[in-house]
Amino acid sequence: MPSYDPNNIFAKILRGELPCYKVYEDDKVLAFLDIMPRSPGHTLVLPKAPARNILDISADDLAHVITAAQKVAKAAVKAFSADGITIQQFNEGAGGQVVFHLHLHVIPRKAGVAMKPPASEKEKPDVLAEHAKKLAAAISG
Ligand code: DGP
Repeated sequence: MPSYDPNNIFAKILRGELPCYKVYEDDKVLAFLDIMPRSPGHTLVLPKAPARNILDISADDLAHVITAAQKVAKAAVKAFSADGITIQQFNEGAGGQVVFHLHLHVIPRKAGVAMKPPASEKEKPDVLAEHAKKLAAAISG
């Protein structure tokens, strides 16, 4: 497998070199909105550790990521009145991965509403800012 590239776009977000719509952060994990959401509130949950995907992350860091994803999922049910949550995670190009820093997609779902295709449309900044605020408030409250 290829090794971790510290210049991937999510590594730059983690270092604060690029902005994001932050939803949650602790010492091990950062969660922010996908800028091309498949549904309102679509969030990406990342380890701060430099892992390419599930094939090279430590079990401990992976446990922190899934625990944070659960926090985001529960907050999405509250903040977006979601009827369900889809979790996705891709590994290597052949597995559908595009950005090579491990991330879980937490996608709030409404009954009977299909997800948009992956990375199909950039959401407006004011909408993303409002959704991040709602999710962050649901996590801390
Ligand atoms: P994948 O590696 O297949 O899980 O897809 C990467 C996802 O990351 C895709 O849903 C679009 C999203 N994305 C790509 N570039 C950016 C970015 O600069 N910021 C954010 N927040 N999301 C991004």
